[in-house]
Amino acid sequence: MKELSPSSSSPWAPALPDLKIKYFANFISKKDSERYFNNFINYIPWEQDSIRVYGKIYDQPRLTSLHGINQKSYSYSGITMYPKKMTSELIEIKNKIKNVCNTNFTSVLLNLYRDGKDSNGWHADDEEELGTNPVIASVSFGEERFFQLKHKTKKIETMKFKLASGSLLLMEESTQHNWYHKIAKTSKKISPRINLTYRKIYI
Ligand SMILES: O=C(O)CCC(=O)C(=O)O
Repeated sequence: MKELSPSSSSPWAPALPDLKIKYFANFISKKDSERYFNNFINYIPWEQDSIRVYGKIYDQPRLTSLHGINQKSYSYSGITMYPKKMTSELIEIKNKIKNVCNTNFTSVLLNLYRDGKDSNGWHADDEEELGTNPVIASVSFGEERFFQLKHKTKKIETMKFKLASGSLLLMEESTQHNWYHKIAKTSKKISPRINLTYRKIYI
């Protein structure tokens, strides 16, 4: 696996086939990132859903919560999630993302990785509800974790880079149709991490 080092010039956009990502390392200040982290860990109604993997049912290895400005549900891995209202903090971040990406997101999926045993397996955000070439805006708070990327069909070395607290990762164009991504488990003793992925749900 190849480790990439995002350059300090913002945004960083690695040149790889079929991949359109932009990484803003310092999108949200340290002070605001701490404020958001504390707010989300305490006030988001976190749940642990069961998922189906190759026909077997497991507890999802992280906690989640879906929030939206409409009532549209979101289904993946055999789960259907129904949105709760976006809090003022979730709307604040959504409005800040509008400065760098002209997308009217309707929904945000929050993930809480409690420690290194929590993870998110290989997947692409390519569900029907998200339409063609979905724009996904991913904001991270708390512990840094490696974000891995693997091409769906081409023989390209798997890559990883760290997502810093307060960072924004934009994934655009055909990225979700061509690449998988993953947050792997780690045996290191680490603190919690919260990730928000803003999406536009159509159906
Ligand atoms: O935690 C992350 O950085 C990725 C989250 C993710 O892939 C997802 O919610 O679909």
